[in-house]
Amino acid sequence: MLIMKRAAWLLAVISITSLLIPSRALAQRVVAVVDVGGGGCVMGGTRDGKWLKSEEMGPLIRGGERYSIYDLTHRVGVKTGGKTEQPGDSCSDTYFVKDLYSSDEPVNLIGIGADWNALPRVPKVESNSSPVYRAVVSALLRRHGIRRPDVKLTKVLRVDLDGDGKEEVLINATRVKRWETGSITPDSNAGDYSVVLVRKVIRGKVETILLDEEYHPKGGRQENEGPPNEYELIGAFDLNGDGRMEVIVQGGYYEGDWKTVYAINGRRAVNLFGCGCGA
Ligand SMILES: [Ca+2]
Ligand SMILES: [Ca+2]
Repeated sequence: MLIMKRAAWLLAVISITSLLIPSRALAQRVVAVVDVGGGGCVMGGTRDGKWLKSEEMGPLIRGGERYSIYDLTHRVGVKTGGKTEQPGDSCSDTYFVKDLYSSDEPVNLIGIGADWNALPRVPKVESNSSPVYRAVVSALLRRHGIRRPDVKLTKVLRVDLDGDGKEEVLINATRVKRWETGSITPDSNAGDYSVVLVRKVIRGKVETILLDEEYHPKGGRQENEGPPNEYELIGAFDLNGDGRMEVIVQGGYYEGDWKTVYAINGRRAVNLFGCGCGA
């Protein structure tokens, strides 16, 4: 009888405990990363800290999630996102969160469905005329066949991405052919290029890590290679709350654009996820 009572008591304890401790499914923390400026495009995110690609993240968004909204250097606000929609056609695999984007806001806003500080170290915007960084890009362009490079730095950021106390330098340089509207044409001029790279000290030596790169030493319509792309460094944010900052780059060509998230692991840039669509 005593054993029976103890068993009943134990069962009661187990059932109460199971009520108090959420099941694994409930305990999972799903955090979306959204390109707010890109119309609310779901780039990807994390589940229990593990990276999820856009197509894995999209179906997990229910609507009503709270997003911290960031620009390059600030958390600019908090917004509640709606459900997702898939517009179809050229964007059939792409999810968009409703109610996050409004056309009167600046374009480069990133939404993170979490409240950790995604800017643990705030990037410093450096001068685009620094001779040191111009020399870095000039040498890179020469190595890719552009003999007399017309170096145009478009953004230089200094930030300690990995939190080891040493700052990395993120460099964006672009020269492309544009329409009068400013958008890129389907062909290129000789010597055009677009690059995003990270300069990082590894074991006392400065290394160059390329995130996106494109060189057109000859120019013309690149029938074999497709139309030229341009790349824009958007910023660096801690997208999974581990204290290390990932880097976001926007790519574009004459019929569309997309954003890509990179983790810098040692000497490598790892493409984690992204989203976008074009014709
Ligand atoms: Ca560092
Ligand atoms: Ca991180």
